[in-house]
Amino acid sequence: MAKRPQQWVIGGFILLAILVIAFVLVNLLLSQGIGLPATFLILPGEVTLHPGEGCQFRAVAGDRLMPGVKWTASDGDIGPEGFYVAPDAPGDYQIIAQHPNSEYRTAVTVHVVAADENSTEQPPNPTETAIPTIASTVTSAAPAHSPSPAPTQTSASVSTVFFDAAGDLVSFDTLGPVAFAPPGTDIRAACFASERQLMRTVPEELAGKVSDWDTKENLVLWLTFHEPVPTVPDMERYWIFALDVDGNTATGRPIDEGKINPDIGVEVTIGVHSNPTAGIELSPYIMIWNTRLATSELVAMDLDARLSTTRDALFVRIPEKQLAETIRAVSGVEPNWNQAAGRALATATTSEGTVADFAPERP
Ligand SMILES: [Ca+2]
Ligand SMILES: [Ca+2]
Repeated sequence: MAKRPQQWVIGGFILLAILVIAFVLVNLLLSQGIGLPATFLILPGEVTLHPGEGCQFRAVAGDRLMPGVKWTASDGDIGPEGFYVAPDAPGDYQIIAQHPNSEYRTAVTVHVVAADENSTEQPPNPTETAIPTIASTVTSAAPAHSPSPAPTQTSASVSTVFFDAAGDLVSFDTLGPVAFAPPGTDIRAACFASERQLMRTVPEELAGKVSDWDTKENLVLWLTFHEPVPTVPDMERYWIFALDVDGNTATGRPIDEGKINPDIGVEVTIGVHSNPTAGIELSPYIMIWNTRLATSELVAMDLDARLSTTRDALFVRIPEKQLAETIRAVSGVEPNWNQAAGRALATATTSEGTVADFAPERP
């Protein structure tokens, strides 16, 4: 009987010792980077850059963006948000992401090569000369609210920019027609053909407005308006592009889950938010369909958005390689830009609700 309390004390000590040893071991393993979860990683993976070239890296844990990561690079400059600029000297460098709440650490290698070293990998593309023009290929758009002849769609050439009717806005909530169209909301044309095919080449008339953007390295999406975006701040607007990057309705955000995709399986949603009354001029963002979690998630990417000087055209620039790598990692889909389809949407929030224009029209 007298031995009992003693046994308890000894048992307690043994248990405590086991816990202490386990704690020390786990910390030792973590500090060595052993036990690093396979899901904490840097995207994009291994990349090749030219001296001075930039690349947006992001740290992902369990398919989600990991905020608060501490970024370091063995050479070159890396900002607190993971934007890296390659150094002048060619070589291999390490980008390291330090997990904010643990000892987890992950790294990728960047190859910096002299500007002319890998130019042979990208021969000029002869098809690039076939630049579509807006003016020469007017396709009449059916009035939006007349009975739709949708089942007898004619097969359009991929290079045909379609035109969206004027005054064809709807209520975003009810999809019923509305009588007015705030300027900068009524879409005239977009980077899609009438059968929703994505047009990779910016038409001649618009190309000069983004001549400083490298269209080989970037995906450039655009919209034109019947009435330009006002310079006087008036209301909140969104301009959105939904892309089915493999032209496969069975992959991506399921059809009909959103108003923009009654007929496309969307992997990428690119938006530009404008609310000058709240100090937001043009704020681009990108969401990628996360197949595992069945949701679209916001990702960090080096995006650019601009209006033309006449404010009747909007452009968004997305780094294509980074986009493709993110889609592969998050959506598990291989982009095929020749088969990609999509739809543009412009909205404006008025005192009577949110009005919207879809282009091409919803079926
Ligand atoms: Ca329109
Ligand atoms: Ca798809």
